[in-house]
Amino acid sequence: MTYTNDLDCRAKLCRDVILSAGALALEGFQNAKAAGFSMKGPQDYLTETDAASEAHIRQKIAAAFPDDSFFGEEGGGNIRERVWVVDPIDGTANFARGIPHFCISIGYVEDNVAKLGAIYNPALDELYFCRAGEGATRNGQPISAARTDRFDRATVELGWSTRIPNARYLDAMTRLLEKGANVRRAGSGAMALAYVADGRSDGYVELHMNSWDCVPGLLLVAEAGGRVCPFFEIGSLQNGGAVLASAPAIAEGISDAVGIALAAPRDKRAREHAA
Ligand code: LIP
Repeated sequence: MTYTNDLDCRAKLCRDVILSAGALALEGFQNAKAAGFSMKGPQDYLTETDAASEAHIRQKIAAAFPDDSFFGEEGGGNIRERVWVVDPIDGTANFARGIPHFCISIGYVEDNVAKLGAIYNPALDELYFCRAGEGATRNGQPISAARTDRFDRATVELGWSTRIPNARYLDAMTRLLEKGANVRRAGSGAMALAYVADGRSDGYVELHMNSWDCVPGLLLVAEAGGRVCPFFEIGSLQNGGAVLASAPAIAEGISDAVGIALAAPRDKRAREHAA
């Protein structure tokens, strides 16, 4: 298929490539026992499928949009005005240990504004997709963030990595528990953001995430009516940053508890833009 230079074509490419990379990842998952895994560092897993999935996505994007830049977890890349941010497998530790909670995460960003977000869990065949300003879907059906308005009914996922001292992570967890939230950790930050977008979770917090793990999911949550942090102000595509995404009614409470700012709600932003 030939693509021309506009967002419709990039959206089509994004859907096609995340599904084909998903098929490749699922095959790798089913053969994982034979292939095994290696470690990039402490608690940092790598499988052959991470590299194969990223190479597949990189090649398809380069063939369709040779002038777009590409920034991926495994091979790095460049960040120019138009950039694709790609995690070829998020939740690699789950993937490597036979737990079917992992996904592919692809975002397309222009001038530091996220335009497309896609997250695909091939084990459940669930594709989350959004375009800025057009709402979010799961397998084509509109999704919304949860309406949860009490912490004693809320489940908030807290992501962990070795990039942040344990004391800060434990402090954030303590504060969320003190508010009455159930705190979960499921090992895929991108999947966790998709679950905030579709209301399966009430919030997601991680004190530092890389852009390939969070840019697609943050756009999904915003498009699904949730609240998110201003990632491009408090972090960057190159260096990542703190992440918060939440059901709207408990977002201020989570923000207070963990000390991560919230962007203005979407309605307010739209009004300010129009003024
Ligand atoms: C990891 C996420 C994990 C998150 C880490 C890390 P990987 O990505 O899945 O949930 O807490 O920050 O980014 O290594 O599986 O692609």
